[in-house]
Amino acid sequence: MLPGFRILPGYFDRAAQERLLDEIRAVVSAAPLFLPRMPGTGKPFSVRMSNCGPLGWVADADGYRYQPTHPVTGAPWPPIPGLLRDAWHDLCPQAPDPQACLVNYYSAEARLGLHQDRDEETFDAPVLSVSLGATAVFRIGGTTRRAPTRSLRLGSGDVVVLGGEARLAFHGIDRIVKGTSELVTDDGRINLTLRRVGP
Ligand SMILES: O=C(O)CCC(=O)C(=O)O
Ligand SMILES: [Mn+2]
Repeated sequence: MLPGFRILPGYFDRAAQERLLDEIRAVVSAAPLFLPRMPGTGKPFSVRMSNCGPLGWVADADGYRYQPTHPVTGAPWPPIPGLLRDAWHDLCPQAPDPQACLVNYYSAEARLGLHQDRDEETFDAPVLSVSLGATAVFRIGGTTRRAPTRSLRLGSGDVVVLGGEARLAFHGIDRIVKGTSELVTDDGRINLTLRRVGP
C-alpha cells in the first residue's frame, strides 16, 4: 500500500452516522442527486451525485470539472456539514479548509471504475472519504493503472484518507455487498469525498 493511505474503521460511531445522514438528506433536498455522464461517450455513471461546499464536481459532455453551482438547478451548493469539516481538520491538520464535498449515492447495483482523483489544481491536500450505509468492495492500487491492486471492504462509518504518495493512487468501487446496510434503505451506500481544489 502506498504511504499516505489510511483507513480508519468506524471513525464515525452509529450516532454520528445518523447525524451525518440527516445532514446529507438536507444537502440532497437542497441540491438534488444528478446523473453524471462520461465526457465523450455520454454514458451515464451508475452512481448518482450531488455536492456541498463552495465547489462541486460535475461530469457531462463538456468534461470533468468543479463549479460553484448545481448543473440542473443552477443554485449554489449547500455548505459542508460541520461533522465533515471537523473530521477533515482532525485527520488532515496541515490542509486548508475543504472546498468540495462530493456526495456519491450507490444503489445496490452501482459501481465506480478504477480512476485517479486528479481534477484538482494541486494535490497537496489529502482526499478524505467517508462511507455510510451498505459495505462496499473498494479497490486501490498504485499511481499507474497497471500497478497491482488490492481490495478491502468499507463499512458504514469508515473513513479513508488518500494523502502523500497515495493522493494519486488509482481506486474504485467494485461492488456493493448486499444485505449490509442498516443505515440506508435498499442496500444503498453514500460516500462523501472531501477535497481541496485550489492551493
Ligand atoms: O465511493 C467511494 O468510496 C469512492 C468514491 C470516489 O473515489 C470518488 O468519488 O472519486
Ligand atoms: Mn475517487
